[in-house]
Amino acid sequence: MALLKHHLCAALLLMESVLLQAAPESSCPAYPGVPGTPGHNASPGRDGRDGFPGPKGEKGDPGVGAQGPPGKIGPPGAVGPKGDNGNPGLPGGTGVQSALVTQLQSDVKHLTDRLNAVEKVLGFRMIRKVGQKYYVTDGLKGNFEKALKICSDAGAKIVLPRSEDENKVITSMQAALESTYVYAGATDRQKEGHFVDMSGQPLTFTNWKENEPNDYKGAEDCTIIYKSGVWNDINCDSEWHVVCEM
Ligand SMILES: [Ca+2]
Ligand SMILES: [Ca+2]
Repeated sequence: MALLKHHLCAALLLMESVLLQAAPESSCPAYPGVPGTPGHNASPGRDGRDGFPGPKGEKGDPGVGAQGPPGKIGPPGAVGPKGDNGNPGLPGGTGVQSALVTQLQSDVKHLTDRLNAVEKVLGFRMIRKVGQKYYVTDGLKGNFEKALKICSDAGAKIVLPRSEDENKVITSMQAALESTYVYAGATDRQKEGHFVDMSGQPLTFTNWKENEPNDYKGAEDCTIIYKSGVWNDINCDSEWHVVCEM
């Protein structure tokens, strides 16, 4: 019954609406109509409560964008702690460097000695080079002791040929000096008949004349070289040319 009443009311309202649209110029006052009855169970319900949070979504793709400019240099950090002491260095004077220094010192000494010798050689009037030695003379004469001193004062030794070649150089110097005899550094003062050099060493080369050394009258302990190159023992007091070697 109520439903039918509702339908009727709706139809009435519809008709009223049609009439009003068909006669808009009507001056008739509008019929307010009849307020409808609230529908049964038609009013909106109350808002429900918020639901529970859903599950976490998947991670999104990385964004796309140009890299920004570098930032400013940050302030200096605080001073760090002092470092440990370094390892001890290698001892000086070892290894290749030391060997090189030693070699250089040896070379320098050799060259210095050589230079000093050459300077002394150049002070003599006559010079002959024999291998690594120099035979030198100023053409002076003297007995054996003086001959030793002349050579010693010059930083040299009295000459003593050690080979045939060296002996020939002496004779060539004698020819230039017009010398008959030259003293050689060999004596038998220590032991008669046993000639040795000035260091007491046995002679490694001799060129004695036949029947020499004969120690004539028991007074011949020194040695001379004749201009022909042969040797003879003779007294040590006669004065003959002095040739030194260095
Ligand atoms: Ca003798
Ligand atoms: Ca003799």
